[in-house]
Amino acid sequence: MKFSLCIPMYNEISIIRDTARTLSDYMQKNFEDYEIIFSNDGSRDGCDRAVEEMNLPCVSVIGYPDNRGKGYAVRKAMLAAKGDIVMFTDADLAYGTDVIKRVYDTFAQNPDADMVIGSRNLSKDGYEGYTAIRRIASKAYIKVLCIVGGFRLSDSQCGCKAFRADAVKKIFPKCEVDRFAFDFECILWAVKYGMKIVEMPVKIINHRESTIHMFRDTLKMLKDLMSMRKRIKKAEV
Ligand SMILES: Nc1nc2c(ncn2[C@@H]2O[C@H](COP(=O)(O)OP(=O)(O)OP(=O)(O)O)[C@@H](O)[C@H]2O)c(=O)[nH]1
Ligand SMILES: [Mg+2]
Repeated sequence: MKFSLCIPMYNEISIIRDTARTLSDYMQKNFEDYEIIFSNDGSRDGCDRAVEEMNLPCVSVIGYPDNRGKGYAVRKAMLAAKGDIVMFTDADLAYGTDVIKRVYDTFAQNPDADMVIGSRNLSKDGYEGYTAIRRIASKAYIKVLCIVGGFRLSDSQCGCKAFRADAVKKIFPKCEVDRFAFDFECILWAVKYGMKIVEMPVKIINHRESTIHMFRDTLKMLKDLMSMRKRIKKAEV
């Protein structure tokens, strides 16, 4: 069973060597057959070259010249991956490395699962280290997404998600959202295909300053979410 790990990166030079080394060591120790794909989202700081120059086994770097958004970078990597299980997580390893093995184990325990997704709402300490306002904002946003999307999940927005190869092949060629809400889009497709999604508790262990502006353009965001739902509802499967 091959495991593919996809890491989107945008101007991550300050951390990317540590991340690549940590992941390479972790994967060698825990998996017999794996690959790590760094997907460079038009970075200007040379973080792609930095990873390439390390020449780590089973590590590759893909990418393109312009910044297109995390959703686009993740999609590129998911479609290039050759694993039986394909996972993406953030370059700052916000959820730690343990989640990787836990994802694998969760698939093993749930043979009928198509997707395993991290959730910060399944354990008491999932939001540890968040300021109160960010915690409330994040939870409110997830509620809105569930209502608009018509699904019941405790956290659709976690940056740690994994798919079986078949699910990747069905979902990602259909995805069109490059920036915010690409998580939401891939869940809508999974629901449309009747896939089984299993949630797994995670907690952010590595906080860094947020680049997200939650309440900017809220109305536009809602409009976008609704039209996404409409598009996917109408689409043929
Ligand atoms: N911000 C940002 N990140 C990108 C982009 N493309 C790829 N990424 C990667 O996406 C991952 C998540 O980035 P973060 O900036 O931590 O965004 P986040 O985790 O959604 O939000 P925070 O709550 O601010 O941490 C990292 O691996 C980034 O390198 C992009 O265009 N912008
Ligand atoms: Mg982050």
